Amino acid sequence: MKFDLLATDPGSSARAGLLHTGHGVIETPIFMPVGTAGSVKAVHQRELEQDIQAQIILGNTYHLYLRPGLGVLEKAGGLHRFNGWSKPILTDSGGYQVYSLAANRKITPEGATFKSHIDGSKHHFTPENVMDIQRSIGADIVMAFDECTPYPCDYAYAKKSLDITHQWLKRCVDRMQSTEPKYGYGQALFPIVQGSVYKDLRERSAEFIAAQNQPGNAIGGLSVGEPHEDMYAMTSLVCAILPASKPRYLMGVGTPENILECIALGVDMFDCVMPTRNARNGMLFTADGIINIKNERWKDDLSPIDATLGGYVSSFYSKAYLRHLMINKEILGAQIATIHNLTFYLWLVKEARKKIQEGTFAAWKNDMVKRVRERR
Ligand code: PRF
Repeated sequence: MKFDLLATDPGSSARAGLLHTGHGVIETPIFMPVGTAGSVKAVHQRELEQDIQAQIILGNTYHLYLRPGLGVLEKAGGLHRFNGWSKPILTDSGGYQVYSLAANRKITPEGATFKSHIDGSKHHFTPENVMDIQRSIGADIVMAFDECTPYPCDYAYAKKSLDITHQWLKRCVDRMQSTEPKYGYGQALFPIVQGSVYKDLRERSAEFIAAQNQPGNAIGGLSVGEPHEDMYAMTSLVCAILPASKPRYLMGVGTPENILECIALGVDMFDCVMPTRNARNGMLFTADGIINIKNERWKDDLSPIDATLGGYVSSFYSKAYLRHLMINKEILGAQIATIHNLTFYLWLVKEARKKIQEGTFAAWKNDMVKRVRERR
């Protein structure tokens, strides 16, 4: 996997780049829609590609392993063939889902034992089998198996957990090196920095992760309830240590404001369930702020959802019609709201990229942050 750094903003640490994968090139900074079980909820693949212009989507090892299971995925020839998405896919390792979803989970230096949220059956994840599962899924980008520490988290626990995450990482690297891709294209491992909100742990982790010399690096354990200042401080600290020549992925972040601020700190890749999950409850992100489309206020507002973006769905449908659909719990409401929110997120990172290439990102970002966080 090759990463071309094309431009760095003079007024911040923002970067524009190209990430080459076996399923095409990704323009960074990029937002990756979340498709936990191999589907971005309420959006089909042609809409993802043509309307939203997504360049890469996420899947989850934990969910895909439990259902449909590796037998089906291998028989299909990998997740791309199974779900019909021919652009890049990144899979999260399950290191997050095991802790947030699975019941009776138990972490030992060997791995994690957990009970399925589907049927209560017992399973065991290790760095080795999590790499093997991601080989079977056929993700272009494979995430290391880590422990995402909760917030708050005392120093002693964060330190002990970090040591385990680092030991696990060495085993992930070894396993990836001693196994081959199953479907004829390369798979890149991204290690994950942890360390909670402790400066010395984060520094140590970023140095350890950088030393593994993998094709890209990720920052985990943030956006788990800590104050925004801590998230920004940790991201800034870690970005300064991770190599500039490789993409940096901030996991599970965030609001449009968070994304703009973290692009300014040097992050290249983001994912978050917010645009998809919140769409289904009527929360819309627009270039002029955040709105609850179910609000009475939009009852007879026949203006487009957001004409700024230039996307079909956001320009074609009115706020009043979308409100009507959401109030009536029509399935189409969830579809339109989701496509709109994802179109907005992809528009936002594309605009950011243009500004970085023009060298005007910093000033634009400060204005844009004020606009997108407005609640109307
Ligand atoms: N680790 C993994 N996945 C994640 C996270 C993490 O720390 C986060 C934290 N926001 C989201 N998704 N493996």
